[in-house]
Amino acid sequence: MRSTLQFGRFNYPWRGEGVRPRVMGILNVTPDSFSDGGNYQSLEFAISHAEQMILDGVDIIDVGGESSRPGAPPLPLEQELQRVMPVLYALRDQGPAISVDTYKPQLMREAVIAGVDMINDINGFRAPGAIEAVLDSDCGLCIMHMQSQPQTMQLAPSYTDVVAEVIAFLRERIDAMIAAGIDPRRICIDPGFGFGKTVEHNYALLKATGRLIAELDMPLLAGLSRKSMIGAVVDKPVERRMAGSVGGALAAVAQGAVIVRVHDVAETVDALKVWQAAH
Ligand code: 9MG
Repeated sequence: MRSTLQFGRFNYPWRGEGVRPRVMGILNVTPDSFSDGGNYQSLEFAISHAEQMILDGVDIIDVGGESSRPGAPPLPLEQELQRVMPVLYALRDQGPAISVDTYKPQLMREAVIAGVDMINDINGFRAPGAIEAVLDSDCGLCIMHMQSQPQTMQLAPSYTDVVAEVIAFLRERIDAMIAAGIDPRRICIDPGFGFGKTVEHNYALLKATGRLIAELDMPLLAGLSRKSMIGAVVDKPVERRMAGSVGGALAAVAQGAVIVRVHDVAETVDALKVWQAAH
């Protein structure tokens, strides 16, 4: 039975004895990032943000150059390369695992050459050439579910049975990747909170975390940090959603998620330490 996620230089148990939930810190190198306000667009700021995350106990740093917030326009490849690649090279040997958040096969190839440990694809490796770009590497691969595209995904999300449809999508992508020759131990799944989903869809998926893991037999990454599903419950603007986000991360971990993708690394690390001490 598979029970470790093997990605780049790292190896995480995700079920059974010795499981420790991991924190993936979000490093947006985007001028229009919805919650960083563009503070980390320069290399210098990106590096100092990453250094703080390392001090705070981050396990994985997820570097992204293109905003995926609802309505965000696509970014040309050249600009994404210019934003992201210097950060990947600068962070590669700082300790934590390095992930790159991209759906573009050309960027995936460059990131593999730079030695990243994980490719986080909000598009589930559906772009032509995406699977081929990562096939001969040992990077971890996060397959996320998204209905529609960032520009239009929140206009009218619609499902008959959101949990069954997300499971079916992820199963199809897992099968396609394994059929192409990807080692299943490299794969983790992500329901894609906020990507073409209403608040109700998001909570139906959060409650089904254990079912997704069991039915797909894969480790699960959950990204809820500061999203509208948190805002809808706490009734607070994005800059005041930290505690609600930590609550969401704990809810996911309590149901078996092995990685939580967060803005607030220090607070999430502390909360998970206490949660773990209670087990
Ligand atoms: C890039 N990005 C934004 N939100 C995300 C989420 O929930 N999961 C993953 N894997 N990536 C995300």
